Amino acid sequence: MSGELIVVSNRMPTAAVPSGGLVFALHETLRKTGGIWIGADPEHHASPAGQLKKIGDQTFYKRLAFEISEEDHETYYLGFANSVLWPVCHRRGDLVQMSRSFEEGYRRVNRRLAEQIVNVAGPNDMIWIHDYHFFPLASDLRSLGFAGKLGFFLHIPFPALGDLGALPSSANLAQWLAAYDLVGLQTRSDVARCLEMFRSETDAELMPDGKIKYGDNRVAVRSFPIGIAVDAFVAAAKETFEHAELDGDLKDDLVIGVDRLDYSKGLPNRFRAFGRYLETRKDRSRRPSLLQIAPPTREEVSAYRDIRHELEELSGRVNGENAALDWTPVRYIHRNIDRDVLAKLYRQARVGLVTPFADGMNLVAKEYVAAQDPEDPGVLILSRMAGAAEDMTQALLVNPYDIEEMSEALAQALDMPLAERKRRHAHCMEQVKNTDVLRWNESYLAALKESRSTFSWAKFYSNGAESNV
Ligand code: ADQ
Repeated sequence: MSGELIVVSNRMPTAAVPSGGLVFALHETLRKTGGIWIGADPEHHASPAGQLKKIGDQTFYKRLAFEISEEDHETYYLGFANSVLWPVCHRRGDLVQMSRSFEEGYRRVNRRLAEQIVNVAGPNDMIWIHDYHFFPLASDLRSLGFAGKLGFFLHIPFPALGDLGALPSSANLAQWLAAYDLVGLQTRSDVARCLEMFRSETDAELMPDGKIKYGDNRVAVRSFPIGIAVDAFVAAAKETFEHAELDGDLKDDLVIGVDRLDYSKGLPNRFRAFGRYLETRKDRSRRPSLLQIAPPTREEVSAYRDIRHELEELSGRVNGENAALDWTPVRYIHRNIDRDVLAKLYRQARVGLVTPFADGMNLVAKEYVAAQDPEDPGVLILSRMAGAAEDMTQALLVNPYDIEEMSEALAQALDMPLAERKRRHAHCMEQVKNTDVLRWNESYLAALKESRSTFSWAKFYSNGAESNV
């Protein structure tokens, strides 16, 4: 008998119909299949309850929240997840902050969540766990006797073997991942790095069916490049633009950047490259504007505060050196923008500037391409370090550390003839359609359904455990 789908992610939308690429896609899936979405309660509690509680809209599927305390938030979320795992996965070992309390908080929250999940999950349910907040969750669920299928999807880059050395020794990524039946990663390069990690483990063995055998577990590792809800985005971009904010110089050569304010997104170098382009441009009558939309995130972590100050200073400098009475070269907006407005801004922009130092995929690159008018498209400048660059090879690919190269790419993009723009856009759009997020959902879940649960009841009982499912 087949069971329910249970999705677990740190953030869970509480509105009836959530906006935003990934949450929208997961919502669409659960709306069709029914099931349960489990996420962290945004409120922090003095003593978190030992069971999941209903939260938000419950029309199509159940939304259940696990409670966390202020201390959990500091150690599990801000600490281990975002001051250890996030920088390690984004090649910023220099920003890692070590603390035993972070490791303990991370393990505590994962174990407590596993205990709460086994109280609501049936033996045939299939659990799909999302992202770096929950690497050990499958291992904890298995040790509590959960025997159903367990899938994992990592949204951020899989770290290189050398970078894994920056993790504390208690974090055994190979052992944690081996407890899943299917590990989904964004790109083929991520899969290669993950396999390299397993190859370096004496306990791991590559099986003829392509799975990894690790102790008693067998796990499949495959890439499932994520995308956007293409049709919805194209439709939003096509609507007539009547937004009051878009006037004057923004109508001309608009260059757009849209990112969470994160050090992995390469924003200071982007501003420097734009400044360099302005200094070196041959045609001085050309007055492009960079519109950078960057809402703050994780401001309790010091590295995120630092980047905010750096960007404010840089945008002030580029404007100070280049602005005219009727022209502001850099417009820097520090808040969220409605998705429909965002879609229209992308369409208006001659250039989409996406230059992260490291990025699992980068949905902004796909949104920018989807929003273009195919008869007069803008040009995507894309960092080679973004997962999206693996397939979007007809974007102007750049090295985000190379200011000169990015400034030259800006010149090339702004001067690009229509025929070349159309050719490059058509190729990128094909990749965007191939990875539509609804298809991504379906293909991941089909693969998870086909996978065999690796749970061994015999081993569970031989370890002296008692059944609690
Ligand atoms: P993010 O790091 O958040 O996601 P990204 O993939 O670009 O990065 O997704 C950001 C989303 O937020 C986009 O849909 C974008 O439109 C939206 N957004 C950003 N700024 C906004 C603003 N000011 N107003 C409104 N919306 C805004 C993580 C990984 C990525 C991976 C995704 C999905 O870091 O590499 O692509 O998950 O797996």
